[in-house]
Amino acid sequence: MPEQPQFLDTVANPVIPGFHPDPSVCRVGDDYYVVCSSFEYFPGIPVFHSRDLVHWTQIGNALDRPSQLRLTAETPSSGGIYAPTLRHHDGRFWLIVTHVTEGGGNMLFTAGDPAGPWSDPVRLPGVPGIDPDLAWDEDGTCWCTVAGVSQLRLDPYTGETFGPPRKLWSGGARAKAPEAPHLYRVGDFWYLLIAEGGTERGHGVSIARGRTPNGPFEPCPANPILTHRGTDHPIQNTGHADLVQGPDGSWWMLLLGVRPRGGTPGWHVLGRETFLAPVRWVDDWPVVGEVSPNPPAPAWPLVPRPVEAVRDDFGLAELGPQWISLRDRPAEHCTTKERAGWLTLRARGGSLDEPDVVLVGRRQQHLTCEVRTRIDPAQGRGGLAVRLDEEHHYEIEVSEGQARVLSRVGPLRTVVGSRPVPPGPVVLGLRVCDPPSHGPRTGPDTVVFGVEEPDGTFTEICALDGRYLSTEVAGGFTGRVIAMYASAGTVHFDWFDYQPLGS
Ligand code: 6LW
Repeated sequence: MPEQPQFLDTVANPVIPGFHPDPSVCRVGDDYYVVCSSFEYFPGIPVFHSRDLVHWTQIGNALDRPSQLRLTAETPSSGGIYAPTLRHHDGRFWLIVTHVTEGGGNMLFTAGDPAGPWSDPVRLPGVPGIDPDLAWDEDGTCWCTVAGVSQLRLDPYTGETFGPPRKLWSGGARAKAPEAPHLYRVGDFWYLLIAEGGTERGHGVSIARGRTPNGPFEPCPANPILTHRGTDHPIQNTGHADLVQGPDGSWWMLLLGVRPRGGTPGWHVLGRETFLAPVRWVDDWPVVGEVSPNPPAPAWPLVPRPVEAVRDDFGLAELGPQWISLRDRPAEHCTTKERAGWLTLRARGGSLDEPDVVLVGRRQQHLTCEVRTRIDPAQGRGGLAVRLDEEHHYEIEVSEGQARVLSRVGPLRTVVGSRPVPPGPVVLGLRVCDPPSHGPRTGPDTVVFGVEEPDGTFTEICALDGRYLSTEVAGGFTGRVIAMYASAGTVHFDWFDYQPLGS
């Protein structure tokens, strides 16, 4: 068992909270950039910027137009966009990613500025599988390494591949799912970093090294160099990592992890989040979780991230990059231009059970939070939802003078409470709180729904156990998204307010 990276416990982690898995990082000068997977959501591939690896600001989404990304009703939840790799080479940013659904495959994009615009895709029909990595050797040859783990040569400008993929390494003797490869030149060696054990509780990170980018590779004797499997660490499923060197020579790992809560078996509801850990090199192998004494690691990673409340008054023509929709976002179904200062959503299918429901949401990023929105249902029907996928969501919706709370868990759809509301705009609210008790069968949290009275007081309609909106119940690769939606006609939202509660 490797040493426990206590660093992950620090107040700074997770550095990118909420459903932001499979981080890939690169640095140019003093600037770091991270990209993450986005699955069935559009726009796809959030792009973050930081100067210190702790405080990250989303600067865009790499795939923000249909010519780059088409997600249809055929793309299931947790299908779509998996595990990008971000690199900087030859003065440009390169992004390689898999669209796992039929007709997708591996694709490569480039940009001068990671905030965008990113190019249209170069399709890579010769690159099989998932989790593609890009690395260039000294003579400029580009190597693409994929889960499995195998490798082929690639012309990144044309997408042409040369020869069949060659098997490089399959990780530890009995570990499943050798995936998420990243290849780096550090000193005299080429390092092949992978995840193994699957993205659940058995997840871990292993590494091998060789004298060329094509191997042969010698596994690190200390593998897995990072795992929390079988521990009682509050951060679990740690794996799918990428390495980056700071301008001061220090080394860091970005990785995914989850925060299960409640009794047994523990439920995580925010999806897989991005964590940061320091790396020290000993005998030409990376050791994760220790702050390097030489050069000394700066003190900044221990500074907590500010807890920021977010309110959007929908006063801008374009939505900010944190807002995501399901599969696509055509202007005729979602606009801030129709009614000044309001977000207008025009329903297309029906309820949140449908793959084409019109919604605009943001990731739940805090274990406890309060969300309110002022909705004018006009002649339509819509509301505020906590969504994990089509079969796992809770929502409060309003139409014809009634606010109703609905629950969909697996095949069961229930109206769990209702209350009359006056005509015109109404403030709908939800609160994600700690569970009321602690015991072996306690859930991770409680989701409370209600409406705000004209005097500002909150009237609760019902409180629901949050476990049913967790990955351990629903399955898949995503996390909770809190969304405004339209299920019939046209509805308008005046503002949306997301307030973290200190848990
Ligand atoms: C991704 C794989 C993984 O392709 O989960 O945790 C998959 N690792 O590398 C989807 O995010």
